[in-house]
Order: sequence, then structure tokens, then C-alpha cells
Amino acid sequence: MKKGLIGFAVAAIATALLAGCGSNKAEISIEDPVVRSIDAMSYKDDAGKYMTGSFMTIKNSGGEDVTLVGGSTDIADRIEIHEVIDGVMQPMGEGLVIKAGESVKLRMGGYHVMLIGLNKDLKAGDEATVTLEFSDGQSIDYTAPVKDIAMDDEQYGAAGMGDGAMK
Ligand SMILES: [Cu+2]
Repeated sequence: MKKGLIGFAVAAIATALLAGCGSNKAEISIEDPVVRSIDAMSYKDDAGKYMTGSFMTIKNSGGEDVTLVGGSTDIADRIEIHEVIDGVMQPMGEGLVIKAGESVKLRMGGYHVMLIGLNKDLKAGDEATVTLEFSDGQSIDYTAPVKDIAMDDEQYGAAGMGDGAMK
């Protein structure tokens, strides 16, 4: 009987906690962000401007799904949200959904934030600040270290964005 009461109390507290953080909005956090350093030999797009990817885990600890729809940064003309399908990267027209209570990992060869038309060199050891915009109107800034990230077997963007890009 006593055990049952304690169990009930624990369940009630857990419910209260869930109700508290599971408010009916998205609560977004950015974890372990990085920006890939650029290699002047291989990272030109068709316009002759540099681009690179940014990777991180986006966590939504709130009670509503939210969609990453875009962003901006001082160091590039524009930002796109990309995915890689069959080795080809392409913009996600609908954005990237982060479900309530879940995390989505952005990584080489998968979802990523693309910084297009870089206006400066990005070398390992630099930092880059990026603002991400979400469907509910929130925008979140993050400052990420720039790192050398090797190509992996996933052939990130090997055939993407036209000839000569992201090889
Ligand atoms: Cu991309």
C-alpha cells in the first residue's frame, strides 16, 4: 500500500515535470555545432564563390514540432537547408522538421546547413556565427568552431550543385 502511494507520487511529479517542459511550443537548442573549413581548390560553386556546410544536433525539447526553414550569417550571401539523396545534395523545399521531444543530427552526407557565397576564408581555428530561423518565428544564433572535416565514404555532395561543385 505504501509502495503504491509512493509510485503514485512519483508519477504525479513526472507528469508535472512533463507538463512544465512540454509546454505547447518548441524549445530548440543547438548542440555541438561545427562549420567545415573550405578548401580553395575544391569548394567553388558555379558563380565562383565559396560555400561550405555546417553540422550540429538540433534538439526540440518542447511540446510542438518545429521546422528549420532557413537562416542567415554575416559570412555568406545566403543559407540553404540541404539534404543528400543518392549522393546528391539538394535544398529542402519544405525545410527540416524537428519533432517535439526529438533531436535531428545534421552531418556530412545527410542534412546540413549550407553557407553559400562565403565572403571570407574559413580556416580551422576560426569561428563562425550563424542564425537559424524556424517555422514558429524563433531564430537561434550559434557560434561554431571551424574545423577541417575530411570527406567520408558518404560522398557528400559528390555530384551535387552542378559540375565542379563540392567534389
Ligand atoms: Cu549542401
